[in-house]
Amino acid sequence: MRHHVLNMGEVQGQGYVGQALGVADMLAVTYVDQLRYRTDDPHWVERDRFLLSTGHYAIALYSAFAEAGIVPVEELKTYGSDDSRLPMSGMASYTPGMEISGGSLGHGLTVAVGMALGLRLQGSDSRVFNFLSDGELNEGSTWEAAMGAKHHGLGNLIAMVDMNALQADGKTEGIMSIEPAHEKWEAAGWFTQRVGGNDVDALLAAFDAVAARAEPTGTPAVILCDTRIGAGVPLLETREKAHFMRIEADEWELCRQQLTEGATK
Ligand SMILES: Cc1ncc(C[n+]2csc(CCOP(=O)(O)OP(=O)(O)O)c2C)c(N)n1
Ligand SMILES: [Mg+2]
Repeated sequence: MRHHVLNMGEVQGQGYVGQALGVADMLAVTYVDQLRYRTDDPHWVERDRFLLSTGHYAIALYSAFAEAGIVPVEELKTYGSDDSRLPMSGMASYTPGMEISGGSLGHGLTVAVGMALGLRLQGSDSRVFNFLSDGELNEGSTWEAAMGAKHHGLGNLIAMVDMNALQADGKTEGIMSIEPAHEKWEAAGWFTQRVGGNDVDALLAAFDAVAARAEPTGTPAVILCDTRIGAGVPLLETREKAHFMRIEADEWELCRQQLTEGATK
């Protein structure tokens, strides 16, 4: 998935590459271990729904779609180009598997709550996964949705937050602190865990704990995932201005080399 991200990023020479490398483990665990879907039928009624609230993370999700077989690997090279099914910001009407058009931040969880409620009313056992960012925890609508999910007893809703500590204009801590985030979600009535977002075993254990929790019905669950921007590519892990990275033409190959070296260690 990280190689796909670098290959797509190179098409544009820039982009949300750091975030996508950071959340590759979260998405891999979700798509391999958790999500119920059919590659050849994105609208299969019994699928679990994965809502990408952060539309700018589309590049990350496309890398998962490619590995899952939802989008052909060959198509990734059209990323962000005119007439591509893979626009730079996630668009439900363009891409198979993209459930919502995200990008207007702070809305994903509100949609997820409505969807989870609707599915329950229909008697469906599908689950709704909402992927959101730490920046979205600065938005009031997220907390209205969090309260709503608890109020309506949405045990079929799982939120995953990329706690990358970064926003467009700088570090989250400096923009508007969201800590103590764990306590805030717990106070909103959610089954809350905080794990290393680049630790696959910890992510798997967190999802297992969601399935095994004492209160399986009626309590929404959130997994706060502390991720490392650029994870897997040391050159990008330390880069300033990491929100929208400009990567020079001669750096992509170095990034790929570093990724390959790290993977074989
Ligand atoms: C409602 C809304 N306000 C502002 C923006 C502009 N914007 C785009 S990305 C971004 C950063 C938000 O923080 P986060 O999602 O944590 O960023 P990242 O970790 O990707 O840097 C902002 C403010 C937006 N897309 N939507
Ligand atoms: Mg962030």
